[in-house]
Amino acid sequence: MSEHDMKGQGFSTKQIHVGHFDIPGINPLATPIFQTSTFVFDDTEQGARRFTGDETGYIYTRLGNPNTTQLGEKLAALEGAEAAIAVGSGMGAVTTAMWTALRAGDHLLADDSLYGCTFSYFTHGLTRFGVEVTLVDFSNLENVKNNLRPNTKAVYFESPTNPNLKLVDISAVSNIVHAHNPECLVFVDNTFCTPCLQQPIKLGADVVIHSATKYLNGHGDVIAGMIAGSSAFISECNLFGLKDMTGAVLGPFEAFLINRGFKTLDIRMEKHCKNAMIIAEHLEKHPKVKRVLYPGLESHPQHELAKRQMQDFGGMISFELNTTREESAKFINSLRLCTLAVSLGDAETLIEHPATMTHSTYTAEELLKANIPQSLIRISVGLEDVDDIIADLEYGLSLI
Ligand code: LCS
Repeated sequence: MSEHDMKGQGFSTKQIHVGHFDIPGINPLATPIFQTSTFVFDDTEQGARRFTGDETGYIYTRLGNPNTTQLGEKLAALEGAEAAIAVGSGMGAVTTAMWTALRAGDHLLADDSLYGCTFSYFTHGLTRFGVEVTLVDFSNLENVKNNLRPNTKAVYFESPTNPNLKLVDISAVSNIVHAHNPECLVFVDNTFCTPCLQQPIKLGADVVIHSATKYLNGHGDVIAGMIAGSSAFISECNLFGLKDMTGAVLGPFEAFLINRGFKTLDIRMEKHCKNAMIIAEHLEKHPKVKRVLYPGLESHPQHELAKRQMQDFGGMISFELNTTREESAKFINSLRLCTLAVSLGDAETLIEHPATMTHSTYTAEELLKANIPQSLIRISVGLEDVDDIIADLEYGLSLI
């Protein structure tokens, strides 16, 4: 389908059709896997024109491949962005975007609750190369206002945050940052929501980051990342950040799998959200549960913002038990259906302990400052029958 045909069509239609790469004369329904490292030029002049950009066309898979192009077009259409690229991991997306946006002497202002490796890259990686980094709690907008500097070139946050499900007001932060400096880019990691539940660019942000390993692919069999934003920024990410700085390229086969996952994104998200709401309400009533963090609960301190900013509340829940660390571990170890593994957004329900796993890059003091309790347990609610997930959790709770 041409771009023109796609205008005005709905999310489900776009997630299935945008970016399909046809081969006239063969006309496959599914885009084939272009498993090639390089592309053949007709002659030296054509090769030269491709490198100068005077002629569009493929050169080498690190610079682009029909399978990754397809993903980029799809995500851009769903996020309401001008363009997007697919890269080799979520961390590849974070690093490619930051190496593109920042230079030595620049300042990065970020929220203090971040996926553990993003936190580590910002605080221990970028700082090695002369980038100043400040982490503050963005749920208090005064912290954003008070920490912007003349050299702040990038503002970065997740919403909801990993793992403590805090929300950041995307339009309020974008307004504050752009009033301070219209050139400063606002980056939102939209991994927990996907464009199905939240479109940060429509709310005023400049760039969206994804770990496509999670819900976008949805089947737990690929590591990938994506970046969506203006054509100018995405082109710079592609031709500099990705090509020259990170080389975090996504293979054609992985791109094919993510495109396959994309086709069912909205129906998967609907069930993740439905299951998560039932489980969050169930856990909240349980006498052995101290606190449940889920944006869909009225008890969530930012529930009103969640209703305003998100179309539904997502599949991630964190909670604390009214018990010792040993008993919490016993609870997790006793589960059978809920699988003890990091990652999220898969068909399987996954459970993990952030302080010793995904967020072990934070020191004990840093966890405390970022409001990530040692006792927090995180569940990525899967697509199983919700009664079976609850029965498994109940079994674990009955043992402690
Ligand atoms: N951004 C967020 C919000 C993430 O949760 C992750 C990975 C990344 C970026 C990095 O993506 P990756 O390179 O792994 O594709 N989060 C993980 C997690 O919570 N458990 O395992 C990985």
